[in-house]
Amino acid sequence: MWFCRALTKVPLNQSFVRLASSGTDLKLALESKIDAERKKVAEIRKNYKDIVLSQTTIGNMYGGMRSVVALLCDTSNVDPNKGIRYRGLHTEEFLKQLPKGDCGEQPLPEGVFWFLLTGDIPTKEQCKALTQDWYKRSPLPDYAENLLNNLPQSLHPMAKLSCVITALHNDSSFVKAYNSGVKKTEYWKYYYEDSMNIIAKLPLIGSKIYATTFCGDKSKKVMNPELDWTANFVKLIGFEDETFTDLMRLYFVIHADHATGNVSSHTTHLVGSALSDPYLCFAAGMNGLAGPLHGLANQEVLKWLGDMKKEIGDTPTDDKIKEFVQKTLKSGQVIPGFGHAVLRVTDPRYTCQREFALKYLPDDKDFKIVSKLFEIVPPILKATGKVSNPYPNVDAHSGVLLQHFGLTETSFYTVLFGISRALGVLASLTWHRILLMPIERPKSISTYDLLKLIDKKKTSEAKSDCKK
Ligand code: CMX
Repeated sequence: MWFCRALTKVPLNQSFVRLASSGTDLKLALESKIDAERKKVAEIRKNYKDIVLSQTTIGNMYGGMRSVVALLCDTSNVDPNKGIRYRGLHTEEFLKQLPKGDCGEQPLPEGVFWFLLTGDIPTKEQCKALTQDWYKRSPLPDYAENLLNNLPQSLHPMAKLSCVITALHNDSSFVKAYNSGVKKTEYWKYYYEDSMNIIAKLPLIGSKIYATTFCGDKSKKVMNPELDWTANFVKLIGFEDETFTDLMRLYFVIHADHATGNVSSHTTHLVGSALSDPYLCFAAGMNGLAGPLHGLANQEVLKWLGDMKKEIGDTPTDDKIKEFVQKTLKSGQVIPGFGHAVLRVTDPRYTCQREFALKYLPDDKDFKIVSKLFEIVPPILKATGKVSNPYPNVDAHSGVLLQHFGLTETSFYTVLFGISRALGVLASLTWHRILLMPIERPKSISTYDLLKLIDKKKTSEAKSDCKK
């Protein structure tokens, strides 16, 4: 990255963090970064466009594009051996440095959004201003309330989330601006507005999905201006415990971003590259998050633990757990919550949840099973000889924490992941418009053409062997 440093004195996502300027308007704070970043990117595109980042092989194409570097993400990056970094800060660093809620020890999701968007750690005052801004944007239009009241109660909460976000496209400020002919360099302003409106409405949307699905409650709810974004959500779903509120802050902060290559983030970005508005982009991302190999794994973990307890009891021996793990593998299923496409160590997002559990629920029976799995599963997965990362990921832990505090409806868990993921993918999406990223269009190849190519390569190799 030598050329980047040469281009500007202070890159936005460098690893040392500046404190934010004193203003409390996030849009102005963001705007103040734009000229320098656009200039930097324009220079990179002009002068260094031929530098090779990585090559694509046939193995990459059939292997889900692992290790192909082809996407831009300034909000976060994933180090295989150290985990996620938000704007250059590792998990333990951003958990420590971001402003905390009024009760508890965990950072405010408001601060994460500010940080991901601007690269600056906000002050508590700036977080409070953002809470107020989101509060003003939070009310749901009647058509969204009606839609959620009338979707089948049995519809999966993630499908409900996707439906209502898609419907809110009706109010997109980007669509209006685009139709009125606004300039391309100004698109980001409307992406920002739509993104802020989505995030602001998520506590009401999430709680409405919870109420209609699990309680048959169709009443209209409103946010409380005295509470932060997370505390509002927790109250709206009927919980009072301050430790649980703190847990939800931790949850929303650590699930927010994981670079652009994962399915939910990449989908959001890809759909945005066609200039679909943030509602359509985020809904698409949520459809990807709803897959069992991605965000739905948090629901799958609890289902799997439930099946395990039914079969071997809720205080199982190590040997019984080993047998159950082996049985799962033999039946051709994955062990949910273990493995990762990029990480090669225990996910630090798992570790910080474990630390929370050790502090607040060390004697919880399910936590004890999760702790045993932490020891038992990796050697078994390693022994298969094919699993690239045998260690637990973020989803291996979250469910037992939620269960402990009484949030037992497992099909709701991926909605919580989605609410959090909005912070990262919408910050990134706004930046993609700021940086004028073009429509994404990688090239595809047919098996027929691939075979022709292989044949050609073999012939030329044979010819060069003959010459030798
Ligand atoms: N249990 C059993 N087998 C596993 C496994 C697991 N937890 N993780 C990987 N494998 C298997 C793969 O299915 C694959 O098998 P085949 O060659 O027979 O197809 C093989 O090991 C190699 O896969 P890999 O390179 O290790 O993993 P991938 O990058 O292909 O996939 C992931 C990554 C996360 C999809 C995979 O580890 C998995 O399915 N884990 C369980 C589901 C899960 O927890 N997902 C959540 C991930 C985090 C998130 O996005 O929220």
